[in-house]
Amino acid sequence: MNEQTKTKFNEIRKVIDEHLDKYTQVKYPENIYKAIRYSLLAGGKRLRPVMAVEAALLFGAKQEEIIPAACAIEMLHCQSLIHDDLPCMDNDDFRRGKPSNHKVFGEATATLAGDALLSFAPKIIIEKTPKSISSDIIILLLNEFFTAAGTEGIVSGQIVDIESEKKKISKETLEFLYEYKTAKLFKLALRTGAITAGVNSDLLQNLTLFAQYYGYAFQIYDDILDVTADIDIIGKTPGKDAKNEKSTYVSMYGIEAAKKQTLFLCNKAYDILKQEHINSEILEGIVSDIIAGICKC
Ligand code: GRG
Repeated sequence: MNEQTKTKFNEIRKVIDEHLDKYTQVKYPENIYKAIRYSLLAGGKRLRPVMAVEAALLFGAKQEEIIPAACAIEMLHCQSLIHDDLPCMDNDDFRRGKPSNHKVFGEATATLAGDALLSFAPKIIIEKTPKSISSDIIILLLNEFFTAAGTEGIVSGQIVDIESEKKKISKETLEFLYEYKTAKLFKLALRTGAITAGVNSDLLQNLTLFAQYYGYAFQIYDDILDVTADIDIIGKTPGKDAKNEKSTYVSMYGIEAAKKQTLFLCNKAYDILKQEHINSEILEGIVSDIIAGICKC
């Protein structure tokens, strides 16, 4: 992403961070708010909320109309990271460059912090979205949110991920895993922005396809980094996939094929933008960041 796009991205990210802070002010019982804030304000890249804001702005909504839903998506993402790190799931001691939530607050509080974020998020959409967005749209946004959070989304991605450990899996299972574990939240982000702006169903379909290609590319790149990068870059323990005997594109087809596939998927994502005449520095920029990362590996 060039410097101008990075500045634009960071401006949106700052507004997201300010709202996440505002929405989660500490009150009694303090420890649950502290645990939530520890992970939520730990400096993630904020890709998903920025994508939601960008989609909303591209198609004519105002920034203040999308901020609550964008923050809700980051809360859902953060919940999934806290729970993913638990010993009963991926069991990682580090996240976003810091000790995982359960390492600091204990497993019970970390589990509750995730649960709290999951119920906090839709409440934010309902209570904080401005009245200029109709109740009909709010219901559509909630439907998108719950779809992505449940068995039609990341829960199914996570269970197939867990069940695939120490096993040979098919290409179709791997694709299911990537779609449900990762691409679903990128789809949620773009769809939430677009629905807030009232876009038509054809365009919504193509944005969903962009997020599908981007999500696959993002996850394969994440798997590549697990093998090639160190903790300073990825903020979590490297080499975890091999240690947990995970099936990934890298373990199944090797690094070179994984890089090639990532670049192929990035180009497919670009094609959607071109085909739909979507002129978005930010969407182009996040794809170009993956390409630049792959070229450095
Ligand atoms: C919703 C009830 C419920 C459960 C969630 C635990 C779980 C089920 C899902 C975990 C899914 C998961 C951890 C997918 C990995 C996706 C991924 C590559 C995350 C990293 O995203 P980045 O790099 O992270 O955007 P930052 O920290 O920058 O936000």
